[in-house]
Amino acid sequence: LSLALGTIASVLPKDFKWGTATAAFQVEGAWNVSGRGQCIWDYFQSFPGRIYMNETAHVADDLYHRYPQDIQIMNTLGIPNLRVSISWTRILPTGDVNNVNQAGVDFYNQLFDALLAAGITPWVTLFHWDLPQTYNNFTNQSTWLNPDVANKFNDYADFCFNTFGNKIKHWITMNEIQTFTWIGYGVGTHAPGRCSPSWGSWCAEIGGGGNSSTEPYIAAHNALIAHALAVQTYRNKYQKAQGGKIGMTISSAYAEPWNISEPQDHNAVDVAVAFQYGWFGDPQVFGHYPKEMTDRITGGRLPAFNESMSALLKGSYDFLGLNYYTSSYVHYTGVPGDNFGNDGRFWSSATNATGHLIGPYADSTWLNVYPPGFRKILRWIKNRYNDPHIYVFENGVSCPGESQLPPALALNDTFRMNYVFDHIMEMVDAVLHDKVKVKGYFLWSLLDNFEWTDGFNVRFGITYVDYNNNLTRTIKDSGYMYQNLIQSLGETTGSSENSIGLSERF
Ligand code: PNW
Repeated sequence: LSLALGTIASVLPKDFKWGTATAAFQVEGAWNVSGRGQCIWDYFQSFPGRIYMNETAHVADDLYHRYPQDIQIMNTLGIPNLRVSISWTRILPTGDVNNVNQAGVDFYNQLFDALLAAGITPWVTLFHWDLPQTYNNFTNQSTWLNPDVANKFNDYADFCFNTFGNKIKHWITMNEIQTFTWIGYGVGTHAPGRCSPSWGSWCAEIGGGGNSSTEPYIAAHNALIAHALAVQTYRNKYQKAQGGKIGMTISSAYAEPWNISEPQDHNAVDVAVAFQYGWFGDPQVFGHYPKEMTDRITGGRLPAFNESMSALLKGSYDFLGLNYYTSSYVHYTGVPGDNFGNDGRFWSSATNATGHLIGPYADSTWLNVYPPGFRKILRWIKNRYNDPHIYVFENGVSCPGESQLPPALALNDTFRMNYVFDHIMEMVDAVLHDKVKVKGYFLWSLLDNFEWTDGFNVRFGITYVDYNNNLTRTIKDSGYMYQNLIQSLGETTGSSENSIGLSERF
């Protein structure tokens, strides 16, 4: 194996970026410390029944106070890049740039300085779902349904480029628009908690109502416009002087036909991926939504970009981002697309027509392990978008039953080790055989953290956080495996000693 890794190392680009990823709301805590304003997740999580055991992210991993220790973990493992997000309301408590919280700005300056001093490059996501609560007025013109929020986001992005751009050279405007719009405005189980009455009674109580068949598309449309405006701002005012790069990251499952001998099910695969990656990839590359979507989303429910916005979106990326976790089987139904969930005229399932499971379940209900889907989605992106530079900004897994284990046993996370290793090998195949230009890989996540509706009950970390014992951090076996992989495959070419270390583990 060590020999194989040595060969593989020469396949990846010399400047390949290895990292881990985090998000502000999930790790920082310090929710009401030093002038931080409230975001829609602070509000959402205060409703009983919305989060597992009614847990909150008030403290989370307390990274706000403990980041020096977490940087130490990165250093111990030799991980050279960290993806973090900025909490909009920590620096702009009401969202508005005329109301700056200097303590929040100071925090991020200290965090970035400490990372850089440790030789770790910070990559920054501007929006990882924690929208200012001031933009939530519980109407159909609220939050991302309001086109003006795109302008507010652009102002916030401008402020961040101006304030941190001398230190930050990689910007990610948005994390997974599909996830926060589909679940936040369709299913209603993420903030701001909007959905049709038939989807959940809580949506009237929390979000003020909703319409699951229209609002995800409207919210996503405005978020795409926000992205385009922010990229324009960066390019016009900062990029030349600061020399950084900007893009977005998109979550997408891959798909396989439910019935292998049914041509319509093969076609449904392409439609399913176009409805996920294509929803946000096509506007950035081509300036409009995928034909697969415009053909199927009937009744004027999918907004269209006007000419100037289309022109602004087209080419609004220096790289394309991918968050890949899982895949499913898809089956063509032919049901006309006028109900939420039927727009693609397919349904998806973890099992196929013969009852075969696509891959083992993780600890998250939506996550089945399917490494081949990783190579296939990378190839799909390369082919559809004319061979762009791609960064994998998230890939990772929750281990079945992990939260029920005593800490000492949870550290032996073989399930995660296999997941990470298998996925990295699929990525290497995509680079070696399919010539996909993958430029970096960020493992989700550095730490166990607040896993949204699952609270602390689902763990994605390569570092264990003991929520019953002062948030003590302990590196899991997967962390040491990742250390060995990076040393063998990574920027610092692995010594034979490191490679032997890895082969001993397998
Ligand atoms: C991501 N899917 O969300 C988020 O970016 C993270 O904040 C989160 O902690 C992580 O995944 C683990 O859940 C996703 O259905 C949610 O394919 C759903 C999917 C993918 C990513």
